[in-house]
Amino acid sequence: MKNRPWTWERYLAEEKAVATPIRAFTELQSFPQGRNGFKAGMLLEGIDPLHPSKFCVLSVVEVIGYRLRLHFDGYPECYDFWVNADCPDIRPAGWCKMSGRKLQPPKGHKENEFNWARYQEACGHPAAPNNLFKNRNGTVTGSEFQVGMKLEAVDRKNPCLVCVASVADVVDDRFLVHFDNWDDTYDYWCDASSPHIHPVGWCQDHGRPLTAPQGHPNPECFSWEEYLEDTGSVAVPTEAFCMRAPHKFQLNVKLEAVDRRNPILIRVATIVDTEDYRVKVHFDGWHHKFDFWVDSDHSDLHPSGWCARTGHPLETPLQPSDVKPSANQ
Ligand code: MLY
Repeated sequence: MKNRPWTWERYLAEEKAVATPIRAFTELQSFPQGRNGFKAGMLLEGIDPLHPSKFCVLSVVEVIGYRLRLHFDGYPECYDFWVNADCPDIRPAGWCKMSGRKLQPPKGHKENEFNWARYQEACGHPAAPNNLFKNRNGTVTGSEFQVGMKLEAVDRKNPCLVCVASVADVVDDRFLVHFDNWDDTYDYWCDASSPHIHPVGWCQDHGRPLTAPQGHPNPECFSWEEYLEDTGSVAVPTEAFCMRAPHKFQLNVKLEAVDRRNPILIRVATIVDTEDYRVKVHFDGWHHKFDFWVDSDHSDLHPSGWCARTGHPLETPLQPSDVKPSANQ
């Protein structure tokens, strides 16, 4: 038994546990259709996870299975981050220009002087070909969420706050939620089914406090009517919101999840607690202090077998015999 390779099948039988059924996962969490065609060195454009309003020049620095590590050209490696090959946050070189967006150039380049063709030639790396990016020219009809429109949104860094917010950008079926008079580090991309966004007036209807824009002269007496008039803006129409149903993850089901502390790794994990739209992930064999809450549709959660299917190593559960005196701390 000791030397046999680890398999999900045997592990589930031994643990008398069940794998999370596929229907609990979204398309971006489930087994991918295509392959990961990205190669180290390829250049592309993508959203900066720490500044979601910014599209930046990125290069692929590492490819494992269906995942890639992206690097901000000219910046330290500590900002590198991992995405799946079908991540909607990445776009081909030239996409910003084509869609009328500002592109953050590599460090040391001036914004309005940056030229993709010249840059590729100078660094000797190719742009990632268009066909590697998931085709998103599909069925997107005009979004009812339009830039400048106002809404009430949960500040996901301070989830007890519902705040005055605006639609700051729209791409395909997603839009960028920005908190009025705050910097873009609180921004996030979501779609109309997000449980974190509500129409203007929601807080009042639900007897909840609404956090006014930063610097509002009278935050205790914030009035949407006045604010919309003062800012010359309109509310997102109420019918545009279509909150999705709660997730289908059950307690104690097993799955594969990216390790947040060391995101090159994917580990065997268990759902140890649930809320309507979030799950608490535990890494099997590890101390519960590493458990974490995450949105149930986060693209770092995958069904059992995802690593094997996509060619990614899976960190199997820590065994008691693996634990050196301090290894589990
Ligand atoms: N204590 C936090 C609260 C920030 C809230 C920002 N939201 C509303 C966008 C701070 O001051 O950093």
